[in-house]
Amino acid sequence: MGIKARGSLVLLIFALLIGSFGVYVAAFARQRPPSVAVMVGADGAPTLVLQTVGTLGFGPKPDWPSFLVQRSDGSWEQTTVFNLPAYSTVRVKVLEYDTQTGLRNNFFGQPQGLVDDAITVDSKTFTGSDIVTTFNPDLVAHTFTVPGLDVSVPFVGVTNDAPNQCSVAPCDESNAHRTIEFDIKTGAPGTFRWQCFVPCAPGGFLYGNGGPMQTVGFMDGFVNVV
Ligand SMILES: [Cu+2]
Repeated sequence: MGIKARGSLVLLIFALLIGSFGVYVAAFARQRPPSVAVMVGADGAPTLVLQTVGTLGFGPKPDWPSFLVQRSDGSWEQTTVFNLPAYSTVRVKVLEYDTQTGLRNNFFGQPQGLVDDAITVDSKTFTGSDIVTTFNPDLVAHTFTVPGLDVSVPFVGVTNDAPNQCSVAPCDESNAHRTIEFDIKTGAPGTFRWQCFVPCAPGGFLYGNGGPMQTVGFMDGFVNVV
C-alpha cells in the first residue's frame, strides 16, 4: 500500500472514530426519562401527584433520593419530567417519605407562587403570612422549585425516629410520610427547568450537591407546559 493510500486509510479510521464518538455524545445528551402527563382528578381538575423518597432502592443508583410521578392508572414512574396543561390551575399532591435534611438557603423555606397563598400539610392548611413563619428550613427534606413559573415549595420531611420508614420506592402510604398539597397556575406553553434546592445527595458528594442533585430523573427535571 502506497503512502497516500495508507494516509487516507488512517484519516478514514480517524473520521469514523470521531463520528461514532459524536453519535454517542449526542445520544447521551438527549437521554431523558419519560414524560408523564398529569392525571385528571374526580372533579376534572388536572392533578400532579409526586412522591419523594430518601433512597430509590432499585436500579443503578439505589441509594440516591428521588422523585416519582404517579400515572393515571395509579402506577409510579421514576421521572422528573411531566406535562401540565397550559393556562390552567394544577393541583399538586406530594407524598414526602424522606427525612429532614435542611435547606442551606432559608429563602427556599418559604412557599412561593401558590394559588391563594395556600398550602396544606398533613390536612392542616396554612395561608398568607402564616406560611412565612411555619416552615423551619431545618426541617425541609426537598423542594419543588420552578424559577420560570415563580413557584417554589418546601416539603417538610418525616422525623428521623419516625416508625416504618420507606427504603424502596415506590413507597406506600402505610410508610411514614408527610402529605403536602397546593395549587399552581400555568401560563403559556413552554419547557421550564425545575430542581430541588435541598442539598440532599448522600455522602460522597461535596456538600450534598452533585449526583442526584444534578441528574434529571432524580432531583431536577422539566415541566412541559403543553
Ligand atoms: Cu432533594
